[in-house]
Amino acid sequence: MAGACCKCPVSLLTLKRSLLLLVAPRSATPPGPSSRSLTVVVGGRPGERRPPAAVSLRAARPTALRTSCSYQRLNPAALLRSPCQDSMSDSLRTCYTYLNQTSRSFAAVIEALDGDLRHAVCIFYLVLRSLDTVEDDMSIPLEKKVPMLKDFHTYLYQADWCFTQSTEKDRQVLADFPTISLEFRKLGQQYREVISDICQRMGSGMAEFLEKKVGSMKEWDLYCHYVAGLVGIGLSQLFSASQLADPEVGLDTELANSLGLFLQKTNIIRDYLEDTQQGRAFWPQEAWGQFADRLEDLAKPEKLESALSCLNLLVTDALRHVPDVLAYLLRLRNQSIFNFCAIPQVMALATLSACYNNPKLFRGVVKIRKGQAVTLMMDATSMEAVHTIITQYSEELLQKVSLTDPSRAKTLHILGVIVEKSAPLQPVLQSKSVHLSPMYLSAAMLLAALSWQYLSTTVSQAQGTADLQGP
Ligand code: D9A
Repeated sequence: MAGACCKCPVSLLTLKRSLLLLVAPRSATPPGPSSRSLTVVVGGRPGERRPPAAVSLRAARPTALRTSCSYQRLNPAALLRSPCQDSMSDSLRTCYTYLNQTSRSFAAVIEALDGDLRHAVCIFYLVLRSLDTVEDDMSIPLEKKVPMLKDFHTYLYQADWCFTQSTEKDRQVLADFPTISLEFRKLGQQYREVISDICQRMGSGMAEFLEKKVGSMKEWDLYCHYVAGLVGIGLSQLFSASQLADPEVGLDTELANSLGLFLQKTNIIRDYLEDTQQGRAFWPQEAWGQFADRLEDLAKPEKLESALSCLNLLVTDALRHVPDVLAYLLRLRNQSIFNFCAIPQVMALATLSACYNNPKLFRGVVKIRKGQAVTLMMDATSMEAVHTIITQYSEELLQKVSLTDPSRAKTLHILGVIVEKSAPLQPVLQSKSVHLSPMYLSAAMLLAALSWQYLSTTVSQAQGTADLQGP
C-alpha cells in the first residue's frame, strides 16, 4: 500500500475535521437526484471514553440499497443513538480511536457498516495500516524488513508481538499491535481467515517489490494488486462472509481487484512530486521512459509537455478500471456497504479529473475542493447518483483532452465506454416514458460526440498511415 494508506491529503484532513462539526445538508451539485437525507458526524462527549462516531442515518440497521425513488427520511431519533459502542471492550474502543486518528472521514463510513462487519473491517484496516507502516519505514534495514513482511500474518496470532522502533507517523499501531491482534482473535473464524490470508499474500508481494522498481505497465498492475487489489478482494470476501453481500461479490476477484487498482493508481499519479522528492518511484518506467531519461526530470519546467503526456497516459490507464467499478457497485444490495465502497471510488475519479493534464501536479499538490469532497460523500449513496457523478466527471475530463495529446484516441475511447456504461439502465419509468430525462439525453449526445471524435481520429490516423505508405 505504499503510500496510499499513509497518504492522507491535507485537504481531506481538514475536511475530516470540519465534518466532525458538520450537520451537512446534501448540496445541490453535482446534479443528481435530490434527497433529504443527512449524514451527521458527532464527536464523543467530554469525559466520555468513546471515540467520535459517525452516525449515518441511513445505516443504523441493515438496509437494502435505496433507489432514486425510495430515499430514506431523516429520523431525528437516530441522532441520539451511538451505533455500536455501548458494549465495547476497552481494547476495541482503542482500535476505533486508532482508526479515527488515521482517517476520520473514512472511519465514518467504516463505523456506519452494519452488524459485525463493522468491527471486522475496522480491524482489517488497522492490520493493513500496520503492514503498510512496516513497508514504508525506511529506517528498517532490508534484511530485517523482508522477513517481517513475510511473517506479518503470523503476528496476528502472537499475543505479545509489537514493534516499537518505527519512525513512521503511524508507528503507534505497531507499538500497540497487541491491542489490535487481541481484537483480531476475537473476530469470527470466517473473518480471521480472510484477513490472515490477505496479509500473507500482501506481505510477500511487498517483499518482492522492495528490491525492484515498477517497470512495465503489467508490473504496475501487479504492484497495485499486492498493495490495493488484495484489499478489495479481502473486503469483498468479508462482505460475503457477513452475508450482507451475495457470495458472488466475494468470488469475483477480478472486479474486486479493479476497485483497489483504481484507488491506488490515482494515489500514485497524484503523489508524483511527494514520492519523487522522497526518493520513491511508483510511476511505471514503461510510461515515463517514453518521455524522459529519469522520472524526476518530468518536474523540470522545460519538460512540461512530456510530463503532461506521461500523466495523461497514466490517467487513461487508470480509467480502464472504471467499468469494473460500476459492475461491482451494481452487485451491492446493502446500503452501508454501498456507501463504503462508492465514496472512495467517486473521490478517486474526482481526483483523477483534477490531475488530468494539470501542470500543477509537477509543482505541488493537486487537491479536490473541500466542498466538492463533501458533496461527493453525501451524494454517492445510490447507483443512479454514482452514474450521474461519473458522467459528470467524464464530461469534465472530455473537455480537457487536448488535440495534440498522444493518448487522445485512447482517452476518448475509454471515456466513451464509461459514459455508455453510466447511462441509466432503465432511464425512465414506464409511466414517464414519453419524457426522456435531460440527463439521459445529455449522456446520449455525449456518447454520439465521443464516437464521432474517436472515429474521426482513427480515420485520420489510418489516412496518415496510408499517406506515408504512398501510392
Ligand atoms: C481501503 Cl479496509 C483502503 N484504501 C483506501 C480507502 O478505500 C479502500 C485501505 C484499507 C481498506 C479499504 C476501500 C474502500 C472500500 C472498498 C474497497 C476499498 O474495496 C472493495 O479498497 C480497495 O484508499 C487504501 C488502498 C487504496 C491501498 C486499498 C479510501 C481511503 N481514503 C483516504 C483518502 C486518500 O486519498 O487516501 O482511505 C481517506 O479517506 O483518508
